[in-house]
Amino acid sequence: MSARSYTFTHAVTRKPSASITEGLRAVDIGTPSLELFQQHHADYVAALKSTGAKVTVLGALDEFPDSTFIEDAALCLPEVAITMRPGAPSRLGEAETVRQVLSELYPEVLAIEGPGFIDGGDILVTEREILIGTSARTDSAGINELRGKVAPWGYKVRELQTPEGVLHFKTDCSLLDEDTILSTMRLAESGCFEGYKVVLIPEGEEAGANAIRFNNLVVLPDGFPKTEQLLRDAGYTIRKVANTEAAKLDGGMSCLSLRFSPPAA
Ligand code: CIR
Repeated sequence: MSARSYTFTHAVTRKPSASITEGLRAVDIGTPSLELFQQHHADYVAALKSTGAKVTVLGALDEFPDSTFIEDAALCLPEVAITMRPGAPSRLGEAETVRQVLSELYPEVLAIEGPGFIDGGDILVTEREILIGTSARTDSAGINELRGKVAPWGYKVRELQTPEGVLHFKTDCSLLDEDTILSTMRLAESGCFEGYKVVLIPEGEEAGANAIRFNNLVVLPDGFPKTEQLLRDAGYTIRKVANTEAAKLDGGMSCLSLRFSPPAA
């Protein structure tokens, strides 16, 4: 196994903080319990570690209630790490909070400087290209700035549209392998995955689309039995992690980590 899009030596996570109760949410379906969130987070970290990866767990940051959703703050490619420019005003400062840990692993950490915005949750890196959805958090200016930053390494960036009312592009899809994407019908029907095999999420299990392929595992939020069966039948090794608390804040499996293989590793 050597696919750079899902083979990773490292992951970085951040513990949920007590201020998680103030986290952003599209619809209020209840306040997350910090204690339960901490348990789920520990299970998530254990799942990543079980693949042999080195997983860094950063300390909680009370001043940024959504900072446990660390994926939104940076994009980590094999050659370069780039801090993002999160589109929610309360999250803008999160980009700088990941610089230190990434600087220890990458010779250089670039930054999206603006005026555009871009969240890591809108970026799906596949084996052949980088797909980015515009959303309420990511605009074309942010995408174009990123395109310029990754061009020296030959990355192709394709701008797409996150479905209306969906927080992030990866709220609705995940990479399963070099050629295969797990996607909701509402996203796939736009035709954006032409040329890929698509595993469609069964109706009613849309929140199961926010999964991750991490080395040998597909880490899936608990509670999506039809999706789980579909993936098992297709030959994937599934690890389920409970996600009830992150889900109250529109978070899933991808949001909770930065996953990468830095050049020096
Ligand atoms: C937010 O609204 O920004 C957080 N409550 C959830 C972020 C989830 N991140 C992601 O999908 N990448």
